[in-house]
Amino acid sequence: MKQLILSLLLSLSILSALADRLTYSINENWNFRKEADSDWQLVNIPHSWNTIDVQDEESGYYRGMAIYQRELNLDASNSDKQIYLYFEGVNQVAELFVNGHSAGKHIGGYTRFCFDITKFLHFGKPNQLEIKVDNSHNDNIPPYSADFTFFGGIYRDVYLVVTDKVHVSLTDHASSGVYIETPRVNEQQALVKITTLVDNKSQQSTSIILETSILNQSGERVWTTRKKHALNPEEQQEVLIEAKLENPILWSFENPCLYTAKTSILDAETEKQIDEVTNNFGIRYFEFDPEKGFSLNGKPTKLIGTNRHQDFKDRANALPDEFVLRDMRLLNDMGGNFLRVSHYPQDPTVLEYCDRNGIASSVEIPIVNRIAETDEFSANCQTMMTEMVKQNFNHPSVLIWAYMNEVLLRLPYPTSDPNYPTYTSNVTTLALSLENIARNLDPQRYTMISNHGDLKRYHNARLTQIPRLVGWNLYQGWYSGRINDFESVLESIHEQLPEKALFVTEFGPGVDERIRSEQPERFDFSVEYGQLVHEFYLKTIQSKPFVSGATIWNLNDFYSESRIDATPHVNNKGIVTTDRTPKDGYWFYKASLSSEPVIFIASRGLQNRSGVANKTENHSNQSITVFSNLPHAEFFLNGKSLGNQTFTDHVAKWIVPFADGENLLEVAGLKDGKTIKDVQRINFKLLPHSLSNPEFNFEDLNVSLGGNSSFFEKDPAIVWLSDRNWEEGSWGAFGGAFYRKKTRFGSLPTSDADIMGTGDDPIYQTQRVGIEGFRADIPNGTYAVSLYFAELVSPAAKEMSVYNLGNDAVTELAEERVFSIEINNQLMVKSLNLAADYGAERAIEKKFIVRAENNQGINIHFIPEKGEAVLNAIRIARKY
Ligand code: GCB
Ligand code: CA
Repeated sequence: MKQLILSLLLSLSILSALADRLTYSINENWNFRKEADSDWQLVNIPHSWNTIDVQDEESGYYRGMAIYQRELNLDASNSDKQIYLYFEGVNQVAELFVNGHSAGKHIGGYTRFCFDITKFLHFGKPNQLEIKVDNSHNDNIPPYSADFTFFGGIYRDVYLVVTDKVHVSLTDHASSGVYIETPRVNEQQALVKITTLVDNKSQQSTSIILETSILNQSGERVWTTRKKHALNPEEQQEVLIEAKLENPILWSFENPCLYTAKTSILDAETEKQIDEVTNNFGIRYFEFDPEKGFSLNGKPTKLIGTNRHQDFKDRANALPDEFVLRDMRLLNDMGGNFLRVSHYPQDPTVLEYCDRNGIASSVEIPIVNRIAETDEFSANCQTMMTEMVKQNFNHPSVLIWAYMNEVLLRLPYPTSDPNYPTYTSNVTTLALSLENIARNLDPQRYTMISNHGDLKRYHNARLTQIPRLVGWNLYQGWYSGRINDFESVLESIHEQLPEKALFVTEFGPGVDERIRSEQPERFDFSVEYGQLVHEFYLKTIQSKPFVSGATIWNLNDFYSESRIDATPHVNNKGIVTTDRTPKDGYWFYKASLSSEPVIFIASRGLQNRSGVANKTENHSNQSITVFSNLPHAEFFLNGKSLGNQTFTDHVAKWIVPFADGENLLEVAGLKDGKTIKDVQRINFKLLPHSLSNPEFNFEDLNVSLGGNSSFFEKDPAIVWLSDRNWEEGSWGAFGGAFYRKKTRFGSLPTSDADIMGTGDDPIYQTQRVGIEGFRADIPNGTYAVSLYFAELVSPAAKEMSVYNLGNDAVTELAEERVFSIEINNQLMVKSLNLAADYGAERAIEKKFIVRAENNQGINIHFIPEKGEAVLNAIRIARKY
């Protein structure tokens, strides 16, 4: 173990500051192995063992036990200290051993915990730390199930805390030991109640002075109190003080003013300081009104922001603080004023940022989809609730404690089953117990439960009555119905529950930035369909005063093992990607919400585009969207004006005649007399109507069949044009129809299969079924013709995704499908049987070298022998 340098550092820093408490990370140099492995690996924390296996094509990821080990050296000068290990988050069960002794066990992957390890330590000698971490599924630990991935590991910071024997407690559910409440607040005066837990960990009785000061934002002391306390050996004392602050500066969105409570413990005899902690807090009052919505300090404000999941591309959930902060800045820069910290408490950095930047928030414990009807499950939920409230108690940004997300979505019994009423009554009992914990610990804040659209179900289980505020996760126009049903659903909820303040805790479409469509439709994952959803929802949310707020699902795309969308295992409802690249949705919200001037030409990622000219022109007309909060702007293509437009709800569109080669797009508008503009360079590959046009140098043609979407393959920047029928002198397919995925309520435009052997699943997830041929009237020459196939109708019944709320897939019987392929009258493949030859849902490319002669182009025929022929995509590339 390379720990010499490390132990030196530790000893030095401890020696240099004997008086106060010391807190520093011990993230570095842990030895790690999965339980069954024999080799150790040197890792740093934050760490997860699921960075790779959640991204691969194999379903599942390692859920089991792993071990972390490290040495800890504390020199002899620490022998009169108390030593703690403080964990910000370990998923999901952690047991700590110090020199072979069990020093504590924590259940739950999202709350913090702190163990006193003093009595197991040897000072002046190396100590062995070992942490056994287990992320196996456990019925008794929430979340029971959920649409996200349960990465294992010590994935947040670990700190060592060294204190005097007498100190502000660290072990009341890993809280700060100081609880600050502001139960009575107005502009003239605020009552501040501060409860402090003081621990005497020594065997001696002692006397201390507890000094509490309140500092204003400039660090000036505005209030202070000092009192002597006698402490018995091993005693914990709770001290309550009350302060009245005159003319407080309130914490608000515009001015998130923070006060600091400074708590010092002094030795009563020597008056030497032995411990000191600071806790920030804010002074504010707020209300959720069922009719008028939300107000902060009496000022009505619509809360709009996002949800957030904590994972990131290639890193699983193991993010350094800087990554967390970047997420928060994305939300803030967008103009969001609310974060739903879903579905679980997150890194402390999140709420610290919210406090400092005037972003309000709700935090919740991870009870998702369903509960387990066991005492152990309930007890774990109750502990998590207590931990969440105590650990986050002082954040002025937190307005809501939440605890149950769509808990009647995945029912263990059908509603007609005799066990169903018992189940719902167990849910009610659990909800009541959690509600009580929250209200007892913190009478000031609101409580919330989030439900999916089935109001009756939740109402009958009293989940619309128990919490002070009800959240709704609404997906009209995504999982079911039409986009504008959202409005009537909101109104009907409000009508049925007129006494209850309402929050839209989730809404959002799946969007894959690689997919574009001129005929957008539900579940095509196109940018265009997503935009329709976002525009309608935002407008509706803003126009209804009774909607106190709404949070987009989600800030970021996130991993969800069991989900198969356009990128398998990723939920793509984020407005930024898993690596935090903003999608168009992000810019739309920024233009709509930010007070900074915004003008933005959409679809920044698509520098390489392609399109087809119509018969008479040598350009391709494509619609370009601009998001802005300016009143109007002028658009230019290669310096030439395409006219002025007014923005409607922050969006305007110009039809841009793209020519082959580089196209310079510019848009400019005025804000307070200053020009604000945006520029985008696009490399355009124009296909003329006639590919054999002598002025045109045909290189290649790429078509994704079976759908109205085009697909932008990132590497090597290929645009797969959408399917079309053959036109005389041009190109296209003939015969058959687009594949549609059957569901109980109709059908969807793409397959929900994870296609093996490709990262560009959407190319294969659509298909022309019953295709008779494909023809390209291209110049004489030699070509590589690639045909792409994947059998989409799989015999294996799939586990029905829970999240296709209303989209319940219907198991399709495997069809026998055998066909032959002829190109230019030559038989190329005899009796192809995709399922039998390769298996279903596997990407197959067949490349043929073909000559086009006598101006006949390329002519492909599919000859069915059994069932219908299919084709998923085609590429024709010139060789000579
Ligand atoms: C929901 C869930 C959330 C899912 C989301 C979705 O209602 O609360 O966990 O990820 O829908 O994308 O389906
Ligand atoms: Ca952290």
